Amino acid sequence: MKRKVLSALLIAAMTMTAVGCGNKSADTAAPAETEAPAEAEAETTDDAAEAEADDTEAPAAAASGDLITVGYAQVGAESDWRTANTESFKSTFTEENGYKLIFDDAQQKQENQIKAIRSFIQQEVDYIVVAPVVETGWETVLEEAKEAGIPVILSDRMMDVSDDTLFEAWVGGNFVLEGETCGNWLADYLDAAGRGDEEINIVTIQGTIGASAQVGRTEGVDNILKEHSNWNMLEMQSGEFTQAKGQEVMESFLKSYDDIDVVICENDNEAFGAIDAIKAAGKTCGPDGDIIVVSFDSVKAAFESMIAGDLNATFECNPLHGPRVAEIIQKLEAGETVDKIQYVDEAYFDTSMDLESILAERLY
Ligand code: GYE
Repeated sequence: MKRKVLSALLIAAMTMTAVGCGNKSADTAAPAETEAPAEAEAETTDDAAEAEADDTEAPAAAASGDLITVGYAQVGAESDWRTANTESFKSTFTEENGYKLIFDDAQQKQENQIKAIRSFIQQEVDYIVVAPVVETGWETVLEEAKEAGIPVILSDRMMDVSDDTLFEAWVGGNFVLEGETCGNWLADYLDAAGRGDEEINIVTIQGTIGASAQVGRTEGVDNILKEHSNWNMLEMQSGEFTQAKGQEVMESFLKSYDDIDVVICENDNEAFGAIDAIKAAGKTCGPDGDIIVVSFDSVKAAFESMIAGDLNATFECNPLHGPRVAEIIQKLEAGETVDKIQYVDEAYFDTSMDLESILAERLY
């Protein structure tokens, strides 16, 4: 692998892009979002994603024929977040940028991801990137990658493996913190509405069970719920991170309970489905409605939903991991060490903000 010169050029190009692009996400950040993550050694990273919107030229690697081959085992195409994430990888890992990307959509099935990883090993890719559907069950296939000498980088969701030398690095959102931010927002919102001491009935439409975005957000909200003895969690059910399932689960919640005050949706798309179900049941939602609806991700459609008065708040999870993973790969190529765990700074948004202007600046 004689890619030293190319690597140096790419790093230079990426650095320039990051600097030239300014601090977009900081401009749109809501207040009070970032406490330090729980794990003290963790780093937060934001620069690489700034490169996303910018098409700065990279060296003509395609001409040299010396591309870095990256296999990306993607979860699926279940949500707007996922679409933005796929787009981020496809626009980053291009031939012009010096890469050959082999992309696999696992349709939300772990067995498909394991097959994809094995096929990447067989094709002798230079790097394997995985956004794991669920946290557990990866040891065997990661050992196979290690034996083949192929570095594995995790992005988005985490893997729960006993031996952390099985992967080089992970970059993604701090899901527990996102859940806690959501719980704290709800407490403040209820207080401001004079409902701080009222009995509050909550339902949760969870994400894919066992996915770290589900595990972390459920845990984060629960940490805050424990501080409020007047909050009742009536029921939690998975909506698989999809709009269709979110709608179905909300329909069943509305049949079981006639006094729901809050629905927590573990992603925006589930909230869109839940909102449809609420309206179909003849109820209202949003800041002026019967039911408070909150969700995670902060995709553009969530801003439209808040502007329409349906959604109350959305807790950000940044999907633009392509440039972040590219930065990790470039450091590894240059023989540098990389931070093992890299959290991305995230904000939240609610209807008290100037959503039109924030939406105009959103990248996803
Ligand atoms: O919240 C959801 C997607 O893992 C953070 O997966 C990701 C989640 C995201 O389907 O929309």
